[in-house]
Amino acid sequence: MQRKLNALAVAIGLLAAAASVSAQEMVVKIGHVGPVSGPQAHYGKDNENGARMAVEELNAKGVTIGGKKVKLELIAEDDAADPKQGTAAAQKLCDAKVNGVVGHLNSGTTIPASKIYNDCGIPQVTPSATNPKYSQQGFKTAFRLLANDNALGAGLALHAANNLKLKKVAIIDDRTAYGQGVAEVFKKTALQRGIQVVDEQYTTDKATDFMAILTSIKSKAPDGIFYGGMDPQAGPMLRQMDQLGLSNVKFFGGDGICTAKLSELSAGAKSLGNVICAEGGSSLEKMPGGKAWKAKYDAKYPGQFQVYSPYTYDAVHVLVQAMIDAGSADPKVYLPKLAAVNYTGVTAKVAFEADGELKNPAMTLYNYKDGKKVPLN
Ligand code: ABU
Repeated sequence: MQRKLNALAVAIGLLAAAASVSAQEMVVKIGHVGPVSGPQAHYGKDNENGARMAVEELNAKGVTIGGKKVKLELIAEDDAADPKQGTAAAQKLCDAKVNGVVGHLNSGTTIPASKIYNDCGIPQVTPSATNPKYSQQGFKTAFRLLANDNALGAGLALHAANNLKLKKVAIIDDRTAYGQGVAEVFKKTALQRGIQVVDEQYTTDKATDFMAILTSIKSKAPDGIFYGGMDPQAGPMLRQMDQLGLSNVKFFGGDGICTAKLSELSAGAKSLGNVICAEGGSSLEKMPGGKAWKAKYDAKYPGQFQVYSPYTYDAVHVLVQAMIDAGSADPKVYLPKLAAVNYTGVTAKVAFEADGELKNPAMTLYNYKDGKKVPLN
């Protein structure tokens, strides 16, 4: 009996010791925001998966900041790609006193949210929002992990002019911060390169019927169409181009259409073979850790990869690296280390310009061969 009581006392002692170790663990909260509901949920889930994977791996490996063992917690919010829900999510993360934010996914949510994070003093790293205005507001808390739309829009227009020798293009955008912005850059560069813009049409990020605007465009006989927007619109647009006999017209778009899902959403449209899209980073094959990382991601989240999850993964690592460098997870203390970070991630060597843009970002053009997205460079 005495032996049993002694063993019980030892077990209780061990449990108490373990509890006291975990009581000393510091919790560091990383916010993530993207659309995990609505038509863009596949992008948001992919982004959230990348951030969660980084948090889980870091916790499994063990992180120490300023001599204290840290447990990372991901606080994931849904903004449904809606600017109002984006600012509400940002305020919620400020109120929860998160230590850093990965997000948001869309430029239309990221830009208004960035003011809230700046007012709260919370560092924000966007893995996917590409409108240049994000970094032009003078917010010291705003960082971006990929090339912006000045590079994407111009790169596509230069490809259309120099390599494809196109003469006439039509432009459509979805009137979001991203769609409108990238379309404006494409137009400006195309005109500078002698391409005629024969029609400009507008839609929304909720629309699925483009027959009227495509019919107008068809009457102007362009040899290329640029679409500023996301894949829930680009997919049906490609199907409707087929229906209108536009399946020999080149179709350009930025990273917003450059997804694995575009193939599924275009449902066998011949026009998918005419798509040329641009992403603000290297292809997975050329990223420092891209191929091995993608194999790990696919094993954990089969069939969910879209575009930006390697960037959300890196965004978590970059925030944590800055905290380690500063010996503190206090945003005021680690923010200067984030601005000066030098970190080799899965996607690239990460270091920031003074305005929060990534130094020396890559850009890759893609097309689709037999329904699969393939890099052109
Ligand atoms: N970069 C395209 C998708 C996200 C955005 O900028 O709205």
